[in-house]
Amino acid sequence: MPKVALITGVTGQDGAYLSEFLLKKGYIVHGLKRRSSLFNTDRIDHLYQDPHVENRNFTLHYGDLTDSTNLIRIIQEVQPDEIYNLAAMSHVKVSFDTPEYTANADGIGTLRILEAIRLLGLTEKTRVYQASTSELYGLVQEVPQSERTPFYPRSPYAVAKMYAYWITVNYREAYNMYACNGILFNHESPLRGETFVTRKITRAVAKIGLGMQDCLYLGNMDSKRDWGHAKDYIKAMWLILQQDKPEDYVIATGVTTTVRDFVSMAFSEVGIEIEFKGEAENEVGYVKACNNPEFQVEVGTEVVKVDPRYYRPTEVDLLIGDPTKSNEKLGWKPEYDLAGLVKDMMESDVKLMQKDKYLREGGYETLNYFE
Ligand code: NDP
Ligand code: GDR
Repeated sequence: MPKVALITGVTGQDGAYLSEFLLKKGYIVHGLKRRSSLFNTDRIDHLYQDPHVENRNFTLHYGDLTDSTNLIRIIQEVQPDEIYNLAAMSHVKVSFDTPEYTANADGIGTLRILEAIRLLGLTEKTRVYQASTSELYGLVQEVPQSERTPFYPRSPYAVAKMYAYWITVNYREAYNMYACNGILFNHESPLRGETFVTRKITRAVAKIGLGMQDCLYLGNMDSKRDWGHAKDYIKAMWLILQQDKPEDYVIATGVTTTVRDFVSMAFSEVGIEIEFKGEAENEVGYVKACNNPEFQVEVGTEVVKVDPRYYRPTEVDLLIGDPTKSNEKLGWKPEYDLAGLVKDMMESDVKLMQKDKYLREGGYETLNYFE
């Protein structure tokens, strides 16, 4: 019998890669998606199967982590062997604007899933993966951060995820459930949401190169992150649920880089060398050389500036993970390094922007419905 998985957050970056991965492994995959006024399934449209097709292996259900009855009904209907709880309001900065909603979806949402499994008598059947995060470490206590490093969350998002982390541990201990936390450090890809810093950078670099944007505005460029590729990280999620014993794991590369260096790498990937001058809010990045005949960016142009609106009330300055446990126990090792990740994202965004430019120049800009 094929295994059955339920993925919450199926329309997100990780949900899309994980769906692909599990379908290739022969799973029957169910996904929880939110109702929205516009289509929100871009990342998984290639997996869509017409509801009239018999024996579908990929099915979407409307739902929301803030609605217990809905979760209970779907879990009862699907009877999953594995639940990957990836749904969340996942933007750290936005969580300062929507703290109560974030607590509800990211914190209590996890409880709703665990409790549904218990109420439905599925504690022995259903294994649960909880999408925990390196944001739990927050204010630096020690580096590199491992499964034993104390938490000190620094945002409403991280505080909500801390509740989710501990309720997962508690249900494992109290009810003997196979429930685990993957403490994943930042992972990115061409499918990354456009407002996270890496994707904001790769999109802007492509646009600047093609003459579609003048300048990239960023917040704190001193911040350091341990960035990996989402394609590698979703494999770890699956491995975490295939062990003899349920445990929590750090998933990271062990290498950390500043936002500033990520910017330089992205520009350099398309043949543009940039240099930074000035400090704090007055720092600017300007073009030192342009070695790409397709990208006519003048030497000396200021292409990166700081805008304090992107600063956070409390920042996480430095994340660097220690993946020893996942390397040794899960046999997990990432295939992509940072250079490979930047290359993948830049190639994809250049193609995307070239298409956009072509459509614009051909007169196929967005239609104006309001004339
Ligand atoms: P995304 O923001 O790309 O995806 C989040 C998903 O959750 C989307 O499908 C979104 O739906 C859905 N969602 C949001 N709120 C609700 C809700 N109330 N009910 C149901 N679904 C909801 O995140 P990622 O794929 O990058 O991350 C996946 C998970 O891993 C998240 O929980 C995130 O917090 C966590 N994480 C991510 C890391 C990363 O670096 N990417 C690192 C560590 C943890 P919609 O498409 O409609 O918005
Ligand atoms: P993060 O990712 O907060 O680490 O959370 P994000 O890419 O948003 O920020 C990384 C760092 O870059 C700095 N930064 C900016 N960030 C954004 N978004 N926009 C900017 O203009 C900008 N300028 C500088 C930030 O201050 C920060 O230090 C991500 C999410 O995926 C979470 O859901 C996940 O849990 C963690 O990664 C691990």
